[in-house]
Amino acid sequence: MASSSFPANLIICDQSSMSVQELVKNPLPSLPQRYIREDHYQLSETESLLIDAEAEPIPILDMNRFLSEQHREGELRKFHSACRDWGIFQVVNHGVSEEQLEELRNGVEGFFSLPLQEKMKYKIRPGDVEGYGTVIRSQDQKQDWCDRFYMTINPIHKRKPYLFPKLPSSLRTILDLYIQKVQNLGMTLLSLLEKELKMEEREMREALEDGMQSLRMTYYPPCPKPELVMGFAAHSDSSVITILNEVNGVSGLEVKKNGVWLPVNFLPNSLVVNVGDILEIMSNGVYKSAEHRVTVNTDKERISMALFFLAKLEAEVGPAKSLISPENPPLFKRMGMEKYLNDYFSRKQQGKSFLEYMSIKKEHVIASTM
Ligand SMILES: O=C(O)CCC(=O)C(=O)O
Ligand SMILES: [Fe+2]
Repeated sequence: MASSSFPANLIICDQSSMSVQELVKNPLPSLPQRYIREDHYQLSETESLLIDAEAEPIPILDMNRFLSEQHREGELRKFHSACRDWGIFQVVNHGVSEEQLEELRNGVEGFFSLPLQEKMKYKIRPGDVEGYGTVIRSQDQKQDWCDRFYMTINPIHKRKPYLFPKLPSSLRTILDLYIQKVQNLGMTLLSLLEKELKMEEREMREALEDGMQSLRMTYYPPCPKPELVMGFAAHSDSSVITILNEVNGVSGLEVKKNGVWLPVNFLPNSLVVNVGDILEIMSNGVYKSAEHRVTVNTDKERISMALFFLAKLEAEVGPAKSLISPENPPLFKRMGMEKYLNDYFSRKQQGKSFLEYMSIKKEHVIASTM
């Protein structure tokens, strides 16, 4: 997406408020207001709803099983129900080796431990959302307790010359390899889903092949009062799917299931896949995007990396045509990918509110009450 087409409401946080990592370097008598959630009491209440994730661990898919005659069918059924009932699952045997994950961890930790002036070389530029720093969508929006680096990675010609190509070379080399492997994993999962959904051959892959992909590295510093802040407020991703890596093995991700926040405990070296809003739309509501958030803790920093699979800029976001019939009318609006992203960035992110905006039912309700 061309940076010039981003909506004007986006505000880039200035240097003094862009790095939480810098903020926590000195003792904090109290937390700055911009991080304190008014709904923190509510958060503590929901916290009490947290049930032990061991009682209901998120589904685990083994990519090797898709290759085995004997296990393939069972694994496909598990995959289908994971996307329908959870919107999130873990993947093992995903193709990224332990050594590569370790190398990536070193590279990303190295990046976040660079002095601020070094990281500022990648800072978000006016009118854009890519780079190091924080973009908020309105002045009254509370900030998350994290530092981010976000960039487009695909198509290659959309990479900003001052971001990916200018990363420290050790990080760039391992990131390149990681991206290739995760791209393979993502496209394999999406082609399996296309079949599961009984979509027309290649309908999904055509919208996605060499489509937009972006990557976000997030650094969550420890917080003296973690109950007052959110590492990453509740949201669903605007993607088709997102592949998440808990880079330094520190937990904090939570997913909402049946109104209850559940901790997501990553198995060591696994990757977590999220269903994003576009997949909920494409599948006409068969699959559900995962509402998720990140909490922080008092003593451990957390680092994650998310790779977002979006559609091609020329593609349309809407329920797959092959799934729509008079008995199964479209539940969501249809729009070009570019407008979809623009509308997404123009609106406050609150849970799954963007998907509600995309929903046709809701529009009808509003129209009929006016
Ligand atoms: O840090 C995480 O585990 C989640 C990050 C996330 O939800 C995102 O980047 O959209
Ligand atoms: Fe997310």
